[in-house]
Amino acid sequence: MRPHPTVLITGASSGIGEACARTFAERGARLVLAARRTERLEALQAALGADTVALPLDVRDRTAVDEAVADLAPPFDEIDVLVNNAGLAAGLDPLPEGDVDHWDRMLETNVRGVLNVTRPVVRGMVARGRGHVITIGSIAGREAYPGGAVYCASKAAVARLTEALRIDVLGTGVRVSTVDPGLVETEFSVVRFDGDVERAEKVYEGLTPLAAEDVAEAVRWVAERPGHVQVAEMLLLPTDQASATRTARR
Ligand code: NDP
Ligand code: 8X3
Repeated sequence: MRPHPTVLITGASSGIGEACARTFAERGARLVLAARRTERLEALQAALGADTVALPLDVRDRTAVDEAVADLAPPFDEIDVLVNNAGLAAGLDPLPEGDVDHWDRMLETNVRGVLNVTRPVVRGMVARGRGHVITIGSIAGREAYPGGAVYCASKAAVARLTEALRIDVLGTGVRVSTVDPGLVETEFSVVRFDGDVERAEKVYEGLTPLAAEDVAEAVRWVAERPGHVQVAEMLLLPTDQASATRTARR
């Protein structure tokens, strides 16, 4: 990573993305903060200082993403690190009872959204002969769990897209990584359960989950390896979690 890299983070308005923004800002990075909730981005931009731009963006809107990336002004236009973090789960129903709107939201955000952002950004990276795409996958992309069919499938798609992108940019100097966390206490479960905070808290009850900052530290570490080192994938679990469905709760 260059001394003052330009880092574009999607989903920077909350959780892991916001923690990544704070972590990269501490290392002197220039930041492009993307998400839908503009007021949150602007508050974060104000807290982090001058070398930051807020980019109100819905990653599902391909045209808007293409325009937003094309309109970035120097020095924010030469992205060194893309953190593809925007994503969500919606619902936890068995597949036969699944809500098709939930399915669409997850697939459009977690799969199409990653593609929409990666394409224009990685083209610039290839042209410059440097850059790093770091996508937040999940343990859910490696193992299925009850009620997780579409979320798990979306993260499995992220794993394969990442692997294929690494092949497609081989020899260009661009690095491609995934960081795949287990349970991280953010707004993730509140979003999954449509704002039901009580149900969301139960997901982490009796165990110590990862904090968003733990994942951000891992992302930073992946980005800071020397240029010839490519962390292809990293699975990051709480000590109280052994697999998607095995946790130690007290
Ligand atoms: P949060 O709900 O706290 O943050 C999700 C972020 O994604 C928000 O900033 C949200 O911003 C953004 N986002 C959602 N949809 C869109 C969209 N259409 N366009 C742009 N931004 C969007 O959850 P996390 O921080 O936990 O989640 C971040 C990533 O980590 C996700 O990809 C998730 O799947 C993954 N992950 C989470 C784990 C966990 O246990 N928490 C574990 C493993 C992976 P806004 O609403 O303002 O648009
Ligand atoms: C988020 C982790 O297990 O809640 O990707 O799906 S899990």
